[in-house]
Amino acid sequence: MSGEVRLFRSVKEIPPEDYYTAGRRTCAGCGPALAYRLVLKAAGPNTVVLGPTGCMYVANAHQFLTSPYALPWFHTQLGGGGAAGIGTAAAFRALMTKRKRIPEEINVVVFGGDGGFADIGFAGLSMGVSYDYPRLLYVLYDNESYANTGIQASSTTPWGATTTFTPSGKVKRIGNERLKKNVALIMAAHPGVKYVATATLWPPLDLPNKVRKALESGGPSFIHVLTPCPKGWFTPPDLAVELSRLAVETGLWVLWEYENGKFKLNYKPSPRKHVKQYLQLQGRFAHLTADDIEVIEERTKKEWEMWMEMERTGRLIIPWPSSPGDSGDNMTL
Ligand SMILES: Cc1ncc(C[n+]2csc(CCOP(=O)(O)OP(=O)(O)O)c2C)c(N)n1
Ligand code: SF4
Ligand SMILES: [Mg+2]
Repeated sequence: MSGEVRLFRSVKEIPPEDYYTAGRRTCAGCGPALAYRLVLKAAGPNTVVLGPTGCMYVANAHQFLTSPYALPWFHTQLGGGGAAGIGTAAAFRALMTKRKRIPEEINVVVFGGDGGFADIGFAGLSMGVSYDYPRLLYVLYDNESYANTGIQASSTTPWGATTTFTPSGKVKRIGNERLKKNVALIMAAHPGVKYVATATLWPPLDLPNKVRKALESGGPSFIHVLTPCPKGWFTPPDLAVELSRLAVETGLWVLWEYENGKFKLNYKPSPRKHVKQYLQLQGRFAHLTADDIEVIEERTKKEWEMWMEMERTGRLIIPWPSSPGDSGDNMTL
């Protein structure tokens, strides 16, 4: 750790100042927008924010010469988030080393989508956590599609979701037939990374505290945040937090941290709710039959055997041993 980690003990301690302010043009109830707001509240004013193109840049800027960012920020090419983070951190280090800038602690937060980080910019993200820059945090806001260009499937789109590239229909009834890529597990396997975690918009203090821990970890860090997207998930605009809660309580989204080589689960749903409670609220899964939903439930149960084993041993289990469409019977520890 490079300094003392000031964690929030109650929501009342979250600063009232917003660095991602009102007036943005994202859809009503946009999960990534709420995550952005929370991440920047936790990071505070000594932060530069940047990210690869996607809803959080296109819907937030470049129109009428306004933007909601009350911090220095910039918009990178879709594959360039990783490299731009390294370059920004390197520039600050060089300026301070050469005494062209007064030494101070500056956070570089790269906030990128699943298209930008899990797919197109994955190589740069992987490189980004291999450097030794402290306070360099990569946050993947996962709305499970290329939302800005019309909800195309990405490698983090879950099995069964209908998207414009994987429409449910006569040819492919299921919609997306690939399993969701577990980006955070892959990032945790990088030797240089100091802190890796998953989060969503619930519980309320989980994401801000993980941002604080990541920035104080002494090296590059990564947080994968599940962020409901009303447009792409076909959900009402007031459900982003509720969907986040149900994702965790059904065990479909697992909250964990990896620090100093040790894996830790942050929340064990007990009893775990049936996955249908989460899936049935979303129009993108409306075509799934009761049997399809049982396939997801069974796979989730099997995956939890893996998560519990990781919790017991404190070690990562990689790769994720399952194949699309099966119920997880092939998974072995
Ligand atoms: C190299 C490249 N390919 C495609 C595009 C078009 N494009 C702009 S935003 C975007 C979607 C990015 O998806 P994601 O990173 O998941 O962010 P989201 O839109 O979901 O917020 C795409 C495909 C682009 N700008 N650059
Ligand atoms: S499409 Fe989804 S991620 Fe994009 S602005 Fe709308 S709700 Fe937010
Ligand atoms: Mg996306």
